[in-house]
Amino acid sequence: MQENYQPLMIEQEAQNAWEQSGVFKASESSEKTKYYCLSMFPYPSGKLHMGHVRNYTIGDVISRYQRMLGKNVLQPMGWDAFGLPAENAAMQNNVHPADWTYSNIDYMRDQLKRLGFGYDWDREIATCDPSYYQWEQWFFLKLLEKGLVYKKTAPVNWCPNDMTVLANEQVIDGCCWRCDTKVERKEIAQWFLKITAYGQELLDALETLDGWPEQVKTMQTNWIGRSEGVEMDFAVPELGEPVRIYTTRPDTLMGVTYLAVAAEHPLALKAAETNPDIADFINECKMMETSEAAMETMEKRGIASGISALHPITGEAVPVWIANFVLMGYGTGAVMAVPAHDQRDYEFAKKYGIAIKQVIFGKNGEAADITEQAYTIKGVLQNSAQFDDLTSEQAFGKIAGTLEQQGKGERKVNFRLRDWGVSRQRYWGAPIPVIYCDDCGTVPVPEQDLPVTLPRDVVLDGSQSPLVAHPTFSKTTCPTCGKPARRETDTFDTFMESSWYFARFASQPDTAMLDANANHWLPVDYYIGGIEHAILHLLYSRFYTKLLRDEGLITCGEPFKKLLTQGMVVAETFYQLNDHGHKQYYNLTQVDVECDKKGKIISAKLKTDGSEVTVGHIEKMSKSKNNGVDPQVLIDQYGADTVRLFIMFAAPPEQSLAWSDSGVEGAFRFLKRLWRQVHLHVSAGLATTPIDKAALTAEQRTVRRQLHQTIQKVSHDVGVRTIFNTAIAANMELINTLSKFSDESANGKAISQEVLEAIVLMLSPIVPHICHSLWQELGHGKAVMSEAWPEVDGSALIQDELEMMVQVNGKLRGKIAVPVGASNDDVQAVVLADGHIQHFIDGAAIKKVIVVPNKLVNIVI
Ligand code: OVK
Repeated sequence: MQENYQPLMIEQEAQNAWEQSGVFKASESSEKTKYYCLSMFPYPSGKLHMGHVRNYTIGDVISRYQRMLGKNVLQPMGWDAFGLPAENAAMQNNVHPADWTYSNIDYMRDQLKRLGFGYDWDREIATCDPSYYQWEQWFFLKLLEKGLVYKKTAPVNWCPNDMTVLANEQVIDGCCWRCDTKVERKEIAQWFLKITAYGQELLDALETLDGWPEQVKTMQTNWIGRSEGVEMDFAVPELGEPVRIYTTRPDTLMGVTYLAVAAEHPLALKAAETNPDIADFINECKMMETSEAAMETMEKRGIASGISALHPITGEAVPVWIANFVLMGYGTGAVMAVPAHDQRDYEFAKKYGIAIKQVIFGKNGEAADITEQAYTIKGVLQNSAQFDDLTSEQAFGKIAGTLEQQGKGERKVNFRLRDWGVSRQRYWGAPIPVIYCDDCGTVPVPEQDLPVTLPRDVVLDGSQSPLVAHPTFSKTTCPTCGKPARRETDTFDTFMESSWYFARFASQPDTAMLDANANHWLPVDYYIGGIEHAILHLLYSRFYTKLLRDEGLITCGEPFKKLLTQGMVVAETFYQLNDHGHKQYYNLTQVDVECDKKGKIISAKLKTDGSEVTVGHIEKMSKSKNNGVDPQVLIDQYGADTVRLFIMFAAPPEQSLAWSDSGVEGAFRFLKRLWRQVHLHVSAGLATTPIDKAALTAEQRTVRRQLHQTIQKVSHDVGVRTIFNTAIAANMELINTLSKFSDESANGKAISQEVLEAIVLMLSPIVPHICHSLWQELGHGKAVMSEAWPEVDGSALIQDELEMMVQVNGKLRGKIAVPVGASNDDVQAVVLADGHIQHFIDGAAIKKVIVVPNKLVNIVI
């Protein structure tokens, strides 16, 4: 055995052995129980980020642990390969998006292999490959047939200078990222998937997801946003058409003092015909961002339309305002405003001097103070004519009933969830497989003509979509009538690819989207990924699973049984002000730091020239700030196992992980120590006899007890809690104990061997390479990764002796082992007979012996 730990050599050896034996290839014909462990597949953005390393290490540890429990494990990997970054890179570096993507994939695949992740590479997928996206196109057409897909106009961000649609991330402070022109809102026809048809099921089924974090389920529940309310009409005699609104608080109806409608609402357009100020305001609204975040924080503004609506109960005239915070795409594009009982309505009414009428009072009829803010909780109605003295709950039914009777409204369940717009006016995506014919309308591409492949010869210059500009792509003939026709030039949102990749990993027939193997593996048993996907990706995947089920392609209705959302990797950052007064960031690989005794950084100097830099606060590792620690540098320096160990030791998976160079050093030192400990043991000769349990000394029993307590704890931490840092710590303590255990007897050696073997087995999911070597050095022919997880020897846990402290006249003089359950008299006898203690008594008269059971004996002399 090599005396020193040489990570680079042993890691290569272990990886070769895994590759040659093909152990990670998952087969459907195994007798064992299946276990499908999946980490969210990466965008091939260039190289691995530390966040990726964390994600994939967690997944790999779980996979390897489950394998040791005897499961038939599937752990695949692939590439979420379409998307905007490839187009951006193409423009910046003058390289084709496809070339950029595939070369990134090659580089990142090597990095993943270098980290020793046990993937079944035979199942690798790149979503930009036509063999993948053709099935997405095929499935889209199935949904079109079923009426689950439709086209309608929806707003996009439009740059009038570049004449192009911008993705949300290309809009910076309301302006185009390339030319800084003010971005406009433009309505264009786009494709939608009817996720709202599954709103109720998506909500109900959350209750069955026992293995999901509550936080994620709450986020999904809020996103779906089911509410019960009333939809009602406010007549507008001037227009002949009523304004329809929806409210979840019909109990406040008698407090309505105005209506607010969207800028695109027909009433607003009507008002604009005769009033140029209104027309201007509407135009301003068109320039606004409509993201939720923007809506939440923007200044709420409006203009009176000059038109009145009639209150459905009282018949009184209510002014209608046009407001920037009401959107046409949401609900009916109009809301009833009750400033006394809704904060946003309140602020708007105060700003524009609109009346505020209080109708909800406290449970005992007391008026709430609304001089500063709205009173938004439920209560008892007053100022509400025939509904006075009803509680909010009673009033809900009464008012709804009255409106229903009069044909002015009805109870309605509403969802906040909107249909999923899947059209993108971009090049690097899967083409949407439809054709437009002047005579036949919208015609699906016939199945035999799929895939509609993306042409390679495009010009990417940032102005208009390259597919629109392409000389031949959009020119085709109508499949129905044969006349010249146009192809759709929009491509799919990349969430389309990631909504079903987990199923394609499980089953990849050449001639179908999925086959029976999908049912063998699905649902995914453990899914690991970032919290940033808590809402959209997870919701779309759940929706897609139900679509696939209803199409008869799979049988399960939920894709992910258990979900782990990993925390962020954050870095201590450092900066210097550069010549332009901007902060130039550095990370821990670029500066030398000096710490005080508590480990707090007191100064930082650049490694290159020793100049002082300022210590920043902890922040997310980010490429733009150049404060990310490059995993490759660490792998080259320490090996993959050190990186894996550090990542798993530094924090529980769901918490954020603060980067620390000393932590990495510590992980490396521990592995060297583990190597040395096995080397010592092996050099002295491996154990040749099994443990003789009947002949153990007290010390031997103590060591074995700690060992089996550790196995018990680690099994619980890894298998039940999915927390690894405590499991690693327990193994570190065990090594400490072993380093102090220098028992060369046959039983002593056998126990050392037992302890080392268990440590190697328990650490092998986390640091698989070193454990692969050490297992061989410990005399095994079979690879450690194919061994079973160690079992607890219940008999070793039984404690037959315990240690008590012994004091003489209150001074601690020693410790002594006594049988568990011994009587006070027996304890006293053992203590007084002990030679070491007798030395302190030194023949003096014993006045009293006090025994505190299981703890302490005090001899008063
Ligand atoms: N392809 C999608 C994706 O998120 C997943 C699909 C299933 C939708 C984790 C950073 C980082 C920070 C600053 C600059 C650059 C990068 C993510 C995912 C998984 C894949 C960590 C990634 N910090 N990147 N692809 N990460 N942390 O490549 O949470 O972005 O679970 O890795 O991430 S991804």
